[in-house]
Amino acid sequence: MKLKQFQSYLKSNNIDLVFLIHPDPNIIYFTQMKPSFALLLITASSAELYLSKLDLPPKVKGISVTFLQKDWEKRLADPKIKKIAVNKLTLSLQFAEKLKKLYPNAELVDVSSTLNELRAQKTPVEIQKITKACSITSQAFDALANRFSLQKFKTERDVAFFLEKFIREHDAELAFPTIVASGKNSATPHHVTSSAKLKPGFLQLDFGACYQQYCSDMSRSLYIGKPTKAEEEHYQLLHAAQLAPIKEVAANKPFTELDKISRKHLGKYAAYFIHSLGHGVGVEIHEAPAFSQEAKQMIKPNHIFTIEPGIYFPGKYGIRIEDTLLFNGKAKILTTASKELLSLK
Ligand SMILES: [Mn+2]
Repeated sequence: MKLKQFQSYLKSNNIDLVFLIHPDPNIIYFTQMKPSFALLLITASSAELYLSKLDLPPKVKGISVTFLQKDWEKRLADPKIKKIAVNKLTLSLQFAEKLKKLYPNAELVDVSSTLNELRAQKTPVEIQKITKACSITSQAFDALANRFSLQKFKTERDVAFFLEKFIREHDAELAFPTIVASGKNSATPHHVTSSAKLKPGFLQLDFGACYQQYCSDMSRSLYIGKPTKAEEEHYQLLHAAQLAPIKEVAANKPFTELDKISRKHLGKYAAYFIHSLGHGVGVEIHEAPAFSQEAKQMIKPNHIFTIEPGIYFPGKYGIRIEDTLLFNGKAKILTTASKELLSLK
């Protein structure tokens, strides 16, 4: 990935050493593997992965691999190190104390935002992998929509199992635990898929494949039975509120602008839209760019992110429509599954 670019940042900022400790998504990013345990030490001119003996060493250009020995602390200690960088988002207090002992003369700095920004703009290989993950996710949805019947699918778990089996049969893992929410359960955006019987009403899905460490994220609403006029209208309004910000995606536009456009479209229903419009996707299911006011992030080339407005009526139902998109001069929807409200029997 962008190891060289990161190393030139280290050089220009006089950082002697970056010390990344499992579990850190940046280790997955640089090594393109999920280790059982690992330390990744990066300098301006080298990168050394200290890997658990239980894992198969990855073959990555620019990274050498050493199996972790019991005396690794003694081997790595270095009083000459003056400036050491960490990821403060994942560094534990236990390891922070250890680092102080190993590098007693070093100043500790944080590189989490530099790494997040670096990772937010995807390389061609990353775009390929996420596109593939999105394609598997869309295909899983199509397969479910085509095969659905209340005889075959009795519970939320049955639906989740079908999607997950499809994903695994297509050489991928799950990006996160599949959400299947039937009826009233759909009013909880992060409903925990249960053995609840499928009931007439909205059936909310939120799931994604993870292909070679790269995630995808998609939500679709289905309907069991025939929606009422009000339900149909809510769905169409939400669909329009999902398409409107996608049309407005442009370089250097703040992500908060997209959020505002979607809420404006929802009108009085914006009060029921209780989360942010989207998030970046990569080796993590939620990563930079963030859509929050504080983050002040703008759309840049090769950003990959979701657009996912939702409205939730407590005790009744909720609906959410989510796509994963690539910005490559214009918005390209990677999760291509249909967004028409399908009525299932
Ligand atoms: Mn999402």
